[in-house]
Amino acid sequence: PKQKFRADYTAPPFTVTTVHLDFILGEETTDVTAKIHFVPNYGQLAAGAPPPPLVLDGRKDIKLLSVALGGRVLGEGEYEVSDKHLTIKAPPAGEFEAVIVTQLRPQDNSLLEGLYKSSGNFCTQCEAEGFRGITYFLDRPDVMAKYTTRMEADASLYPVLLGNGNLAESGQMEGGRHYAVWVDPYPKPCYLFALVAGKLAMKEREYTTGSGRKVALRIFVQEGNLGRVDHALDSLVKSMQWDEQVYGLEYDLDLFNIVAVDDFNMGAMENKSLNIFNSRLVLASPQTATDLDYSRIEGVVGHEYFHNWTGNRVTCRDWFQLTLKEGLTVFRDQEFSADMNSRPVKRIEDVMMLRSSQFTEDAGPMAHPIRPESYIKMDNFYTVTVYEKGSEVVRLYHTLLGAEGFRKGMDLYFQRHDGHAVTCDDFRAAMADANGVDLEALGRWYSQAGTPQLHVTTSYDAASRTYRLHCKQRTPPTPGQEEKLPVLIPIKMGLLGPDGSELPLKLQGADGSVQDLGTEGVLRFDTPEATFTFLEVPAEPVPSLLRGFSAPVKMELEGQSEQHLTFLLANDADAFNRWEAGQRLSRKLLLQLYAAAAAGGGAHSPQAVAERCAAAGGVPDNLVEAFRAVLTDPDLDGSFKSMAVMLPTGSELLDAIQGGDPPLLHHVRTWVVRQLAARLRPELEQLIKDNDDAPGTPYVFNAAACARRALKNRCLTMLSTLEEPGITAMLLRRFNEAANMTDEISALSALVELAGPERDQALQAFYDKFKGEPLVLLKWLGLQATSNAPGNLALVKSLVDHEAFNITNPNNCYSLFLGFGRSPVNFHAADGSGYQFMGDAVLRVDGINHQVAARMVSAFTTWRQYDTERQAMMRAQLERIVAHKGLSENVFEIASKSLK
Ligand code: DPP
Ligand code: ZN
Repeated sequence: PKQKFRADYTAPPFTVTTVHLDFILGEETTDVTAKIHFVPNYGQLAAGAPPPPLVLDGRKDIKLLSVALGGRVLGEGEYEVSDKHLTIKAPPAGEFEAVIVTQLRPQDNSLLEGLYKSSGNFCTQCEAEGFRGITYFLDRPDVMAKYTTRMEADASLYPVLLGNGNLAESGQMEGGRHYAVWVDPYPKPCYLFALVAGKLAMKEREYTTGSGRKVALRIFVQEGNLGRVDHALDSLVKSMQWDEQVYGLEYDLDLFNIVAVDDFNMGAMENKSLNIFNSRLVLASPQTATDLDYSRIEGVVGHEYFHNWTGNRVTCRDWFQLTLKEGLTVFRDQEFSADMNSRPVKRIEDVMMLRSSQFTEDAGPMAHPIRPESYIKMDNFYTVTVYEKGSEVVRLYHTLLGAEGFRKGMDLYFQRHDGHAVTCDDFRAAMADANGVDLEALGRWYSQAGTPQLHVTTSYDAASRTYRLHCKQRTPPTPGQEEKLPVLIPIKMGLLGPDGSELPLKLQGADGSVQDLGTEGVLRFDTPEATFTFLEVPAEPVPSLLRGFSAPVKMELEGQSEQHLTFLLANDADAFNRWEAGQRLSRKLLLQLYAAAAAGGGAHSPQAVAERCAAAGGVPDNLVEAFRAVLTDPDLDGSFKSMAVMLPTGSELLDAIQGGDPPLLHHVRTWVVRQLAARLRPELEQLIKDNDDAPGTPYVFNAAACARRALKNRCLTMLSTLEEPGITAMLLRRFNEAANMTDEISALSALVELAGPERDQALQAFYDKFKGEPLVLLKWLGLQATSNAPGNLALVKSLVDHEAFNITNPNNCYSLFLGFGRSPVNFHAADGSGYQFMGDAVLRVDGINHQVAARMVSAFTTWRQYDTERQAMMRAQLERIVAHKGLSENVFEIASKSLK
């Protein structure tokens, strides 16, 4: 397989102005006629020289029926077809029209890229390079054209026909068929093309934009799901209002459609005016969806809607620039969710995710800059790095420029680039020019992989009343990038006096001047080392650094004592840093106990782990008291409390351990939770009482109601680890009586971790109740797959053959296989059985769907983090996979890079 390099970018030799697509949708075959108007872009030709050949992208499963240029059908010698291309050897000089007819079999397209069928309906997915599965084309985002789509199909099987833009024409045809013509007035890259034909029910709402445009918002789902779309519709309305208020951006057509499909590789897709969503990100009812589902739906509906400007109106020049639209749009959806719900809690959730998955990716063999330098399959670069770290980098601009400056930059960005395909450098230039500042220093965030490490020491001089922060930074080497340069790290900070009050910040400049920062400032740290000096500091302060997680770095603050952390947890004005102080306390403890439990080797039964942890000092009083103070603080939000008593994730901790043993770490972590539960029991029980809803309380999704459920369920989950019969019985009762899915699944997931009849009883009851609900069964599959119950692999294997499991459906694979990959105990079983199972599954799924298999093989990429025995076994699986005949490029790229 061939790598593509960012450095090799050249403009396309031809561009396209208009595309007319005509789909004859059928049960056996679907014929596509593409009329494409090409315009030369190859510049001046030398005298007498012919135009260069026209090389179009394609895929081996599409059948070329004919190709004509300027009305003349080409003979065999005039073009060449390979697995990946159609080459027209001698295109005419000047503009011309090509008519290409291809034949597809969408019902056999299990890749779910291009045109395929889901639950009997036709739909498409073209990002990143799926359009070439429909017709031969210049499948690259810098070729922007106006699209007209005509489709015809059987009227009774496919009563709904949808395309991009506006419906221009529709009507009945002979033989029970009908047709529709859709015209999209906005030029777009082909990855934003979409089509849907099927039997779908629809719910509509009208929205009026700030300037008075009436927009019909429509959500299409399968008949029985019409009662579950209100939350997505509400979220869409909120997104549209928010983008008008915050960025002055209005929707630009009279129609906005969302279609939910069950078989979808990604979460959702922002096709112009015809978003196609994975149904799990549209459908919600209190009985079938959790608070987490509700908030994800709100976030993703927002995300795809926001793409209309950041992605569609202004798009990417090439796929290396993906973070231009994704980092920016994730930043926008994060801010939207923060405004709709609790801002600190949203920030905490996002940082937890970043630390547990992106930091791991950035420390492993697949580490890549947010703007990658090369790829084999672009689909493999829809990563947490491009998305989430990309969003953190956009946040750097926001932190440095402030909300107003950032808005100015966005305005200039749209003014300059509307209707164009541009680069990350164009974005940075717009931000810089709009604010008259130099932002070159942010450039390295785009080109360097790896998580920068920020090391801070402090010193206080009582005589001169000066306080100094000495900062150093270093980014560890990543594959292909040995040497790293310093990056610009904005350090948002404050200093706390001994009574917890915020001290005024008088920062000394290099020239001796004094800058008054108020009580919170942003330090610009962009050199290998620097010292920041604060004057008139009355007593040695407690520093609160990197507030709100102002840069995606790993910070070590030398001399930050447990007293300081406890003090910050109780007093910091920055809610994020209060949470962070608690995380640092528990991380320290967990790593210490892990080291103690690991020392001496031998058996690591939960019992042995418990003894070693206890002998090493157990959980100190200061941590218990700090958590008690948080739990009982009347001024703190319930969601925040629930996050504050949550320990760092296993994968975040493994990132800090050399040669880690995942089951051992799991036992240590569980033991600590159990100690906390035992010692905080009265508080936990009181909070459960206080936050339990009175019987009959209707479910509502809002910050206050979610906070009550989050806190109550966190307390219950902690108590469940005590494994007392009374508590287990209470969980089973709560499970049986739950009034909504949030409470139901929370009780079930606690029960699934316990051995005993209650576990089986609850799982069976849940299955019987939700047999006909595929989205709910995803949770049922996922909980069992992820369970750390000893020997659970046998159960997981039996689920693969269960009638509820469908291996051709991506969501099913994600729940079962990716779920299993998240079980520290069973995926990482010492005998290698979990690895063998996953290796087999990757190869089996790769025969069906390459993108899904590629995500699954990622379970092995962290192999270097573990002990030598596990390393060898995981490596062996990767080698077996790479050696497999007929492996997809998607899986090959990830497996082979992981081995390097
Ligand atoms: N559909 C994916 C997203 O919105 C890729 N664009 O992020
Ligand atoms: Zn996106």
